Amino acid sequence: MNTQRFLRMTVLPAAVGLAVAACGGGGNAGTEPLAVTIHAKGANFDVTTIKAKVNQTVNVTYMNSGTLEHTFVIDGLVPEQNLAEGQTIAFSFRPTAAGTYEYYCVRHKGAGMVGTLTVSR
Ligand SMILES: [Cu+2]
Repeated sequence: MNTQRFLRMTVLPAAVGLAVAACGGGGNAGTEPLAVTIHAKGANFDVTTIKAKVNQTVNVTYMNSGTLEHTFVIDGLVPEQNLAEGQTIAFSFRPTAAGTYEYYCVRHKGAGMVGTLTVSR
């Protein structure tokens, strides 16, 4: 038997076992929720990069200290959240697939009010 093949056969079941253990109880027991605070400033987010894990709960606090109304959307993941001027809202989401997602403000996307959520395993 060639060594490389032998290694692959022995390592893979261990990795699968870990993944199953991590998913026990319906959540990802090994992953703490991620807290993110985003300020809407002018027509921009002050946070334009969020990194999360698959099945990690992301708790977002979204603050608007400016004079414009804003929204927050991630297509297929977060329905439109509306944020009036001076308001702070909180919402949560939990990505179930790895990948790169765009988050944006519907009103100011064209002005560059866009960020990137990267979800990894
Ligand atoms: Cu906006």
